[in-house]
Amino acid sequence: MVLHPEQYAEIRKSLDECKRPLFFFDDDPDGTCAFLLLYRYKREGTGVPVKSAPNLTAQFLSKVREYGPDLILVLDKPLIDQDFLDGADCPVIWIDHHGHVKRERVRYYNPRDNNPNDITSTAINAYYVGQQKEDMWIAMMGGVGDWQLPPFTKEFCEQYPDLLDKDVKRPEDALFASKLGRLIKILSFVIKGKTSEVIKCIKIMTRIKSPYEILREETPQGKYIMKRAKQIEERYDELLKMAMKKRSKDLLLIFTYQDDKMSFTKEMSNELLYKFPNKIIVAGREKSGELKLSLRSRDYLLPPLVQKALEGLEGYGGGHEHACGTNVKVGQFEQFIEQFRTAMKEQGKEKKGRK
Ligand SMILES: [Mn+2]
Repeated sequence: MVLHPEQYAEIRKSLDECKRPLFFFDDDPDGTCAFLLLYRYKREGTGVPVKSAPNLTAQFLSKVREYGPDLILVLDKPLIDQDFLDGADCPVIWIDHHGHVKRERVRYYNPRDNNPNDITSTAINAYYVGQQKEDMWIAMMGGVGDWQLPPFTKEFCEQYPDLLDKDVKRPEDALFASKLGRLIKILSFVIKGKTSEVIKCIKIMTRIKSPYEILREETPQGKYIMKRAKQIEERYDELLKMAMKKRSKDLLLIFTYQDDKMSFTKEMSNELLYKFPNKIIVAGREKSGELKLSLRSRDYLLPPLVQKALEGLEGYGGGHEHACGTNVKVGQFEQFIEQFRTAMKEQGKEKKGRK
């Protein structure tokens, strides 16, 4: 366990005692699985996937008024605007694992507050709240989807040896070279695109009993999820193929595409880095004159490179050491890459100097 046992008990008690919980969750596998786990425990309430922006804004208060909850749970969102918390007229529980944020009028649970190095994913923590063994596969999807092997991985492998080999040591191998990884990919596809479709698929996921319903298409519900995922996967595979053709001797692998609706850059950049671990991956989606980029590198520290690359340009970005997101104007992309290369060279020299 990674939050304190009392913390899990507190959250569980609030869930047990409420009647109309309203869940807001990040629309990635970790956030979605955290919702699924708590909803499947409570069997009550409703869920709202929160797209794109990292913060839950006061705009979402309309959802609160519409539903009239007696408890709000916010899952895997890095930020909540204080306005939202001030405007919500019921208790709010927030479970997250991004950097600590100070807010009032919220019960905040973040493993980093107990141990600064503990980044345990929200789905893993949600699993410890409900502790429903039959839902372990959902917690695994969430954790591995966030590049973490949960503490109960061994138990999972014993129960589902065909989904994940017990000798897998790296989350990326679980993600890209196992049936569990296949399942995570399916989930990540069905939570993309049209909101009404996304909500339909999540609703179905609240009722699916086993991973084989989906993987082996054993029930109409499982079949539906698979069919929807395959539709979206077609587009993904087409883009990935195009991106792989861009590979050259260049250390940078740059790929951009145009799409108003669906973003694949996160998944693409992860998969490209897995296939080509020595490259720096820049995957971008063009939308309304801007490029939304996902950058990945195993060896380089990306935030300082991105910062230097953005100098003098209109753009913003940030993220983790080896995984970053950035927005730049389409017309400035060339200059961004040029400045990025310069910064790369400098960092490369520093690296050699240190050896
Ligand atoms: Mn997460």
